[in-house]
Amino acid sequence: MKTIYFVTSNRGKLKETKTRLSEVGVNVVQKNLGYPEIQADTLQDVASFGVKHIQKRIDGPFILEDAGLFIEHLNGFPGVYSAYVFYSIGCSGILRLLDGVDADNRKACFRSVFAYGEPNKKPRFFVGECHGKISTQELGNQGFGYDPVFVPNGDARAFAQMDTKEKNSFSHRGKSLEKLVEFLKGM
Ligand code: ITT
Repeated sequence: MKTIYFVTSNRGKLKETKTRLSEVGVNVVQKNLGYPEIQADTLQDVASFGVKHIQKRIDGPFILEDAGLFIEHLNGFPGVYSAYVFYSIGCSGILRLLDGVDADNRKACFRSVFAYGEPNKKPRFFVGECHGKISTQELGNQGFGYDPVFVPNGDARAFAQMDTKEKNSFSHRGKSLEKLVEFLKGM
C-alpha cells in the first residue's frame, strides 16, 4: 500500500481524503507541520507557496489542500480568507451577513485545490468546485466548517446533513480528489 503524507491541521478534510484514497489503496498519514498561508488572490497561489515551504521539510510524497467558500452576493467573500472568517464569525456570522437576502441571491461556490508534491519535483495541482446556495439556518451536525449552511445544487440537504461518502459525491473536495486519484493511478 502506498503512503502519502497529508499536510493539514483540519481533521474534516483528513477524514474525507482518507475515505476516498483508502478505496484505491493509498494510505493517508496526517502531518500537522503547518505552512504559511500567504495573502493571495487565488487558492492555487496559496497552495503553491505551501508546497515550496513543505518540499524542504519532508522526505516523501505529500499532498496539501487549500479550500474556500465564495459567496456571490458578497463578491466572493470569504474566499481565500475562509479559514480566518470561520474562526472569527462562524456559520452564524455568514447567516447574519445574508440576513434578508432572498433565495435567488444566496448562490455560493466551494472551491478546492489539492497540490501533490515530492522533494525536488514540480508540483501538480488538482481543482474542484461545487455550486450551491447558503441556507437560511444551520442544518445538520456532520462535516465541518461551513457545512451546516451550504446546500449543494442537486440536493435539498446541507453538507452537514450528509455522511462523508455522500458529501464527497457532491463536493469541491470530492471532485479535486477524483482528479488526484486518476493521477495517482497513473504513477
Ligand atoms: P489546513 O491546515 O489544511 O490549511 P484549514 O482549515 O486552515 O486547514 P483552509 O485554509 O483550506 O483549511 O481553509 C478553508 C476553510 O474553509 C476551512 O477552515 C473551513 O472553515 C472552510 N472549508 C473548507 N472546505 C470546507 C468544506 O468541505 N466544508 C465546510 N467548510 C469548508
